[in-house]
Amino acid sequence: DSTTTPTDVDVIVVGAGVTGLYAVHRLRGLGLRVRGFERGDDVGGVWYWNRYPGARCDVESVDYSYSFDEELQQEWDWSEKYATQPEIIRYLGHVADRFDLRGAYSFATSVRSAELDEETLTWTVRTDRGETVTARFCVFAVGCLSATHRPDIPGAGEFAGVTHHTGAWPHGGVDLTGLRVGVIGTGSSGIQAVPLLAEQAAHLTVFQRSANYSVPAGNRPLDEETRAAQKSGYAERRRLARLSGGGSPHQAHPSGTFEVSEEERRAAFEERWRLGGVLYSKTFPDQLTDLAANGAARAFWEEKVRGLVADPAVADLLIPTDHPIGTKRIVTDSDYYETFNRPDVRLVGLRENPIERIERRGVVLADGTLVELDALVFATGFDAMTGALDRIEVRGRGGRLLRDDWAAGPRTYLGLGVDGFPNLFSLTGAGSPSVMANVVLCAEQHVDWLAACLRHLDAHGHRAIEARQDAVEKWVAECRDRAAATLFPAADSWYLGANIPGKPRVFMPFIGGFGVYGEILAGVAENGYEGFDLIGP
Ligand code: NA7
Repeated sequence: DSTTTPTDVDVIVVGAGVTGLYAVHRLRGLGLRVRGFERGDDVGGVWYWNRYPGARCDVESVDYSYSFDEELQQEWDWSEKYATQPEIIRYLGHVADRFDLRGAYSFATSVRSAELDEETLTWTVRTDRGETVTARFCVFAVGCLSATHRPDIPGAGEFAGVTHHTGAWPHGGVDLTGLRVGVIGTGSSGIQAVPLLAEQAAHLTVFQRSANYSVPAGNRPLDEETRAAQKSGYAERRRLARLSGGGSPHQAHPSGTFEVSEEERRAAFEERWRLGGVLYSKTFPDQLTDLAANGAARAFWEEKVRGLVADPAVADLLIPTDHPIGTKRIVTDSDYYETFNRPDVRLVGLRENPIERIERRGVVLADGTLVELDALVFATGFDAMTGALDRIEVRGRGGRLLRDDWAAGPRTYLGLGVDGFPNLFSLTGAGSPSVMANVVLCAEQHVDWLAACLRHLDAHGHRAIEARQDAVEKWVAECRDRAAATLFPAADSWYLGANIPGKPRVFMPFIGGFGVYGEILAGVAENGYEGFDLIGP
């Protein structure tokens, strides 16, 4: 192409998770030369790293799978309603084989820096293996929950036992049989792991700072008949998913919480509880915008959970009082609450009795008690949405560092582009709906938009595309304002960066829904990439 400067490849894709894999496949299909980098030894992204016992997706397997290839969709058999980590990693491995994606990647390779050449508007990427590669486009698909967070607890280095973070769990597993195990953190990872850790350990101590809302997953094996019905219904299922808020074909109750009789309200909650899963928080359409409506969902939930926990004092500790239900991603579990009825499991409320330090033998609490442990599991989450990009030196116009530009919170237009960083794209990250919707369909939505955009640039002889500053500012405000119209800002969640000491409190995802976001993206493209400057030749 006469409009471009010679580079090693056309596109660099960073990450071989759900998003990066599809980006490589789709962009290569345009005839572009694509080179990928991945820090893991193999494909999988978040599913490559999160191998802790109980790791499972909270989106149904039938939905949490690519839709771009009908044969792929028809040939793959999911064994359970909610797939486990091992099954998802097998699926992503199958996708990589089927579309021959591994060859595009350098594995076990971390990208250290990406630097813009302002003359040519091309990117130079450097890796920890000493490779330097130039490209016209630099695409980050580094994940929203991929930079693990380990709190800085005094004395942690002195602990004599085994210690692992759930988000960097050793391949091959960890044998905790017969050990005294502690787990810090009761988010999705902790809550999924606790029942299995309890089964393995001689004794389990759960250190809980904030209680969380969890709903039984309602997982079950899928029989041949169900699978066949799912496969023959895929077209309609995907159509509904694309229109939906969350990227799955769920429909909320047609009425508001208080527009129905108490009997009907209870029946609706009961039905969602019975079906199981995250959609409990969307039983009624007003649950996440109206505090009274939320209170009704919360009260029903509390009644159910109290019915599962034998000791009322333990139940008191397990019931959150600090945030409305669903304003942190609701957790889905298998026997989490029941696990606290075991004599060999103890719950420690850190609000009442914080961790003072860790020492050789275990965890010391503020009241002076030493909890002796042989193993300590950190289920303490991630520097979400910005953490992975922050760890890379991304330099745009004038040598500006992306992480400095984002010091007061991530600044993007549509979650895709950043002013001052032409030809750089961030996929399924901050400013997009990916963490509030089915990320697999979010990945397809972003990558398909990107593919059309790159084709448009070439068809019109443009060398580069760059988000405009005013468009970025408007989008950041739109994400903030949409969140402010809901109950979400009431929770100290990772959506707001509240889990990381010192991180600015900014609502990072686009909360308006997957379908609405898709319409916005389509409109931007139809209007000649409105909000972007198209540069060149
Ligand atoms: P989360 O949801 O961020 O949970 C992390 C947990 O770790 C949460 O209970 C935290 O308590 C706790 N935590 C964090 N720091 C500390 C310290 N310093 N002391 C005690 N406890 C601490 O991460 P997950 O991995 O469980 O889940 C992430 C997402 O993955 C999830 O939302 C799903 O979408 C999939 P806190 O609530 O901050 O008081």
